[in-house]
Amino acid sequence: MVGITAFPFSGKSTVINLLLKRGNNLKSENEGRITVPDERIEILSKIFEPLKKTPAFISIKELSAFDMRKKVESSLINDLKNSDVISFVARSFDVSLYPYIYPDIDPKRDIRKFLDELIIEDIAIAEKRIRTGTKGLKKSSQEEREIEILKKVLPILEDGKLFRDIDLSDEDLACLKHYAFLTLKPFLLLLNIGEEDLSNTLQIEDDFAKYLGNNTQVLALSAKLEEELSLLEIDEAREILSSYGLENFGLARFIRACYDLLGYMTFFTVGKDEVRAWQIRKGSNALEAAGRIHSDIARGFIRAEVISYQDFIDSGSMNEAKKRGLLRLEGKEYMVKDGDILHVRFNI
Ligand SMILES: Nc1nc2c(ncn2[C@@H]2O[C@H](COP(=O)(O)OP(=O)(O)OP(=O)(O)O)[C@@H](O)[C@H]2O)c(=O)[nH]1
Ligand SMILES: [Mg+2]
Repeated sequence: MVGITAFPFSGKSTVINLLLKRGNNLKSENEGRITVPDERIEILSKIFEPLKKTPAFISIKELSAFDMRKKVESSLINDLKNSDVISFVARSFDVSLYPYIYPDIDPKRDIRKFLDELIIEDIAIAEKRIRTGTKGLKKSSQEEREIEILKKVLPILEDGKLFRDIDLSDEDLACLKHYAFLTLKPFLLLLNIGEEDLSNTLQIEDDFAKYLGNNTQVLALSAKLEEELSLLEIDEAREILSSYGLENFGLARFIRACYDLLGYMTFFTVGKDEVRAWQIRKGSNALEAAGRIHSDIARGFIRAEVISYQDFIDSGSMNEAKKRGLLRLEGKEYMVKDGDILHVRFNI
């Protein structure tokens, strides 16, 4: 889930409306699934004519505003802990008609203030763990290792450094994985810029990307303009967008940024009942892909029949693909590739 927050009056609700616009699956007013457009699933559906077509999706949730003027609600902190990606809408548009919580507009200041608050939360988690961990009781070597790492990290956090910018080995990071440290999570900045800045979108994104560094993505957009464009015919809207030198709407760029941050790729399952796109982390093997479909399928895994999307399309049918020897039988350790079509043979 991508959790989206912002300081008050930043245009967060306007951005959420854009992302959850028509056609997307709304769970509630401020939570929903964004369908990931993929022409491959359309083409596969034309071939298999399934009863059901299920594209991949990204879940997003509008969290409450992060209001620095009061104590930040613990429910908001919890929502952030439950997010796979933390997204922050920063106000960069300057319109005197809409007041802001600060007298001036300074998105870098706001991002820094927000991240500082997240660091404070992380410090609290680390301190608590060190405190309870050093009390009595015999500890497992795993616990000792965790506390050792946290003791090393704590003073660096206290210096104002983000967790993701601290140099830790992969083993150390794996050790801390279950803590949900906020500044270790992927971060997506949604910079809500004014129309006058739109033609500089790429330079602005570049500048903020340098500012943010590791494991982050930046998307600059004008929520207000895109809201207006959403009322127009698609061709006309595209034309206006391209007059600013932009090719894609915020929604498409948002999906790409999330895929990048989460390290996702897509594999497919096909058949008469359902053609479906599944997202999975890059570097996953066939067993993990099977588990993504159903835990029973992973448990009873025997073999996976695999063909790449392109090989299948070039062959025209599964039978022809078999004749050409393009349909392979793979074991659990097979590294799944983007676009693979999988059929898992299993036994339960
Ligand atoms: N000019 C301009 N105005 C915007 C833009 N985005 C939002 N607004 C306006 O700013 C005001 C606040 O927008 P919202 O989307 O309600 O902001 P919010 O962050 O959800 O605000 P709260 O829920 O009150 O914290 C509205 O009047 C919007 O029309 C923008 O990109 N440009
Ligand atoms: Mg709002």
